[in-house]
Amino acid sequence: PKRASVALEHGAHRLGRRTDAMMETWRNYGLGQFIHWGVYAIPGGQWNGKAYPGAAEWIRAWNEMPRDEYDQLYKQFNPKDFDAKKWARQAKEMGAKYMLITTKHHDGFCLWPSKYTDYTIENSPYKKDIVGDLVKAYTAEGIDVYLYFSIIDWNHPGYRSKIKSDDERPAYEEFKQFTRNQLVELLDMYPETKGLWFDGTWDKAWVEQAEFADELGKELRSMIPGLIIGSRFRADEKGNRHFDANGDMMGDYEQGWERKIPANIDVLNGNDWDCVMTIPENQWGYNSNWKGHVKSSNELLEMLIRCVSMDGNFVLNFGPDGLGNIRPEETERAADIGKWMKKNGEAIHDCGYAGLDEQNWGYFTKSRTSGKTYLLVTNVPVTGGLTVKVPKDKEIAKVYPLASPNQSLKLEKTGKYDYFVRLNEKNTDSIAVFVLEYKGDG
Ligand code: JFZ
Repeated sequence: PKRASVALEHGAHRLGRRTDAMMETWRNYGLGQFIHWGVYAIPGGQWNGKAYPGAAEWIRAWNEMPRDEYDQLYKQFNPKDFDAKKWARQAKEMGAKYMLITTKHHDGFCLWPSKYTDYTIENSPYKKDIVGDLVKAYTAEGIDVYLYFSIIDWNHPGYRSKIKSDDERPAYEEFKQFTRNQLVELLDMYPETKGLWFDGTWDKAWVEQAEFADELGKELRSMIPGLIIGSRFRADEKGNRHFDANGDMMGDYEQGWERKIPANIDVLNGNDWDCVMTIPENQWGYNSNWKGHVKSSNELLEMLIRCVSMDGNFVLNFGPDGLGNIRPEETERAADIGKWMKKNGEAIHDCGYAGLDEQNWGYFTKSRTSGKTYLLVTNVPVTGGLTVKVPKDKEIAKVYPLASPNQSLKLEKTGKYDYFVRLNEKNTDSIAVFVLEYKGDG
């Protein structure tokens, strides 16, 4: 492959995908759970009877929200209903294989008892270590835990988005050390951590820290072998984010797919990626009043399938309330997804791109372990059948419902590489999955 040739010390340190076992585990998750939880769950997007028009976890940035009042909210944070095991069981039932928890969002409030600031859970009435409980409960359910960490920290005196003059440098240096100390502390305290999901890294002040961030990344990676860090952590020394001056991705997977899904696999250039998705519009933290379009379980399932069909992971966000309850709308979707996953999860977990031309009835996935190809039908055609175009060296042996291997569908050839796979009956209330086997396989 041709490569631009900007000499960089802090650009990508690897070309192409990671091939180690930990990264293969990551690639095979398919479905993950994101949890945004912090003191912003108390106002829940509302203040003094007014609704904040932005994302609930950003409410501190609103003119209507007096900052000193927000900064006192932790004194009321007492989620007496919080039960880490209950959340972990629900995630497991949904079919999630990994979980991301906001250890610290932009407001700076720490869900773990950090010794580097007083603004932590330890000084709330709740006191107990929420990150620790979640790490334990999810790990016990066999769900891998990843720590979300915001570089933006509105609570730290040294933090700023821009360094306006040299006078500000000492304060920012202190903030950098604080950031490093907290990250080292997190990996020390929770060695089960599989990776870090960074956020709030777009500020000019942070973008200018290419060398510091690169060194810090190396230090963190040395603490946990196989640690996974996405492309939203550090910039190169020319200020490029995600992709360095040569166009090479920095980090282990592309982390820019935020509430959006690539149009096709080609735009990904072979990189690993995850899509993080909210159920309502742009709301990550708890908002007591969801407005606008709220995605249905089937919409979310289709998104999950689309991501996996293009070799990505789909991470669904939950925003628990101030008492520690997962809201009914989220519980309902988790249950619906779980019900479908229980029957069809074989077409999601350990699966990725199938190498077939997309068809308008739905999506293909392919198991990286068994090599089986799956047809996931999201739009049942009025024609009564599914069109399939196979690669030139392939011939279909049979296609059958995932649940009924003995009920092969009728195959009709319509071209040298084209088939019409006749469906027996219409299935419109859930996404049907079929298995395709090629001649000469298995
Ligand atoms: C960030 C946060 O500001 C937000 O509160 C939430 O935590 C989300 C997961 O991450 O928001 C972003 C960050 C990046 C993009 C969009 C929203 N982006 O790259 O398009």
